[in-house]
Amino acid sequence: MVWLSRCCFRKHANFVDHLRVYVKGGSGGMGLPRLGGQGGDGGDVWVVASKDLTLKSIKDRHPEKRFMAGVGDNSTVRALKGKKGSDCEILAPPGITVTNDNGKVLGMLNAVGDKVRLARGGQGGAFHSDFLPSKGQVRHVRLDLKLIADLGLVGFPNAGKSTLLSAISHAKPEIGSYPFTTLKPEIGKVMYDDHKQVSVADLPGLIEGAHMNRGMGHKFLKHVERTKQLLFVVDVCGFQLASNTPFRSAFQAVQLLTKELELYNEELLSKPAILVVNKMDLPEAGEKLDELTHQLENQEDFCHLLPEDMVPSHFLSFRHTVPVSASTGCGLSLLQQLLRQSLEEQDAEATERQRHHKLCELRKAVRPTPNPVGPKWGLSYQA
Ligand SMILES: Nc1nc2c(ncn2[C@@H]2O[C@H](COP(=O)(O)OP(=O)(O)OP(=O)(O)O)[C@@H](O)[C@H]2O)c(=O)[nH]1
Ligand SMILES: [Mg+2]
Repeated sequence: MVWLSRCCFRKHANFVDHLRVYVKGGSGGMGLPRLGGQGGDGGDVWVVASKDLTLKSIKDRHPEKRFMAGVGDNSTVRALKGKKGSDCEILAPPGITVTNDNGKVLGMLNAVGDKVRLARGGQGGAFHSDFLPSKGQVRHVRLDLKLIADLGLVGFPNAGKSTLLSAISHAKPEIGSYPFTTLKPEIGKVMYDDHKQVSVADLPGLIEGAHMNRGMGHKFLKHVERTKQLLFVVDVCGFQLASNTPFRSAFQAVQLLTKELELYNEELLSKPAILVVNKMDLPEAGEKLDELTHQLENQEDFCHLLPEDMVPSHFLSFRHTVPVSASTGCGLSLLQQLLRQSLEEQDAEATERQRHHKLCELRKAVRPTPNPVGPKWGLSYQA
């Protein structure tokens, strides 16, 4: 057991999903009062989204986590306008949200090439500043990585999320018969015959109380914030974390997971969700599935099966409920098909919403303005 936890710690420590860094813009260069020369502005510090990078690689390369841009050149007789200081660029993976120490979001990196300024360089000395330069901005900022995937796996430990991901994609996450096998998020790509790809993020299992920081779920819940849809996975025969914790049926698992998401961030539940009922190869799975289906069709009637404070405010209605066995592969091709279909439907809905929105804007723009009724202010003023 000691070996296990040490081993877990080592692997966990390998994954970095946030970094607090010190950034300093370059100072401006001196102006030249005698000839009215203007000093160069200091360089800026930027974070730029690039391919194949991790926050860990930044941490390893810059253990001191300090980034400073170059100072602007002074104005000289030969170059009255001083050169701008060199910018400093921190290359980071896409999916980064930048916040300051007060939690204010300064920007996001959604795609390769996106950039956010972390610290502005000082202005070069010029006439208006008595030819004295200003210093660059200095602050600490936090780079928070939230995985960008089409679907995020949500489930209790041992539900078979990693087994499922390894069966439908090329990802090779660790699988184990003990809870908390997965310690860091991992993305797998589901490939289709026409080369279309759907990305699925495997996340560490949630436990009850995850929203209050119990287990590791909370730390990783942020990763589902950026996925387009949720992929719930439950063990058809239910789950028990330990001998001193209650047994939870598949229905209870669905509701408790819903409640954990709701308590963490209610907005997560506005995402389309698909339910995977796993381990259909187990004996009694058929009966359990029938029971679950009946309970999901009449969710309100089965609230009493949950602790009072864990009844979700709104019951989730899943776009699809798909029984599978990640171990034997049964049901997986249908699941793959439905994942794609569901994402395509969501895209189509978004396009339709956009089209409708544009149409409304256009209608507003071309609508003739009604003839003013009542006093004509301009005329009466003249009169
Ligand atoms: N019988 C059966 N066992 C399964 C199936 N899928 C997964 N398992 C087993 O369930 C156990 C847990 O599987 P994992 O894929 O590691 O579960 P997980 O949800 O990723 O667990 P965590 O990473 O701890 O959250 C392993 O022993 C798997 O072999 C299935 O379809 N049928
Ligand atoms: Mg796992």
